[in-house]
Amino acid sequence: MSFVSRGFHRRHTEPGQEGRVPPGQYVTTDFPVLSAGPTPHRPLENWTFSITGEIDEPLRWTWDEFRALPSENITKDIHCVTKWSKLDTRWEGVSIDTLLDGVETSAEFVVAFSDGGYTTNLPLADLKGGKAWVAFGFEDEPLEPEHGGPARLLVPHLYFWKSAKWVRGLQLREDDEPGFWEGYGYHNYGDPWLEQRYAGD
Ligand SMILES: Nc1nc2c(c(=O)[nH]1)N[C@H]1C(S)=C(S)[C@@H](COP(=O)(O)O)O[C@H]1N2
Ligand SMILES: [Mo]
Repeated sequence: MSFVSRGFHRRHTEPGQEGRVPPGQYVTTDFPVLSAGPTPHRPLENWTFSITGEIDEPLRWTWDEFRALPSENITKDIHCVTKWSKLDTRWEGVSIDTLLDGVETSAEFVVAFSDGGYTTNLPLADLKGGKAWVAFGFEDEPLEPEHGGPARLLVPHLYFWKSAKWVRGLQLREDDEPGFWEGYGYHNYGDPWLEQRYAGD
């Protein structure tokens, strides 16, 4: 007989979660929505994904072209700077490696840009090597608009604000330009394991 109360919102680490929850984070089974503005609703006929900036010929895919690219199933833990982590989230998306295949660039930085004007900056190296995707599916369903559908960036090794919802493209840059939250004092890099929440952390 167990006297552990079910449904109690525990904030300690459960067995099997050791080493998976970064410092200062708690595990949730919810999927909170965090958006700085209204949810854009872009018809798929008008959706494109572009790679611009330091590239000889900019690249652009329509929705149908993008969905014809090879996609991957991804299972990852995600970590929000507001302290929730969600374990084993399942996504479907196109690897940034696939999008950058054959691209030559002198860029070391990227600004991801989205419908609604949101931006976030990352080192290009953090988008390569199987670490980042443009995700269009979540838990076997099309990604919901509130969570960034039709497609969002997924960069699970960094705090989740780097995973730009409603992403429309990547600007390749030689210099590092702060994005939306980075310009309001969030950490420039955002490693959850180092608790890089705010500038100066
Ligand atoms: N376009 C856009 N992307 C965004 C945001 C936003 O406001 N606009 N918020 C970021 C933040 S702070 C977080 S924590 C996650 C939240 O994603 P979710 O709403 O799917 O949980 O999206 C990130 N991507
Ligand atoms: Mo966030």
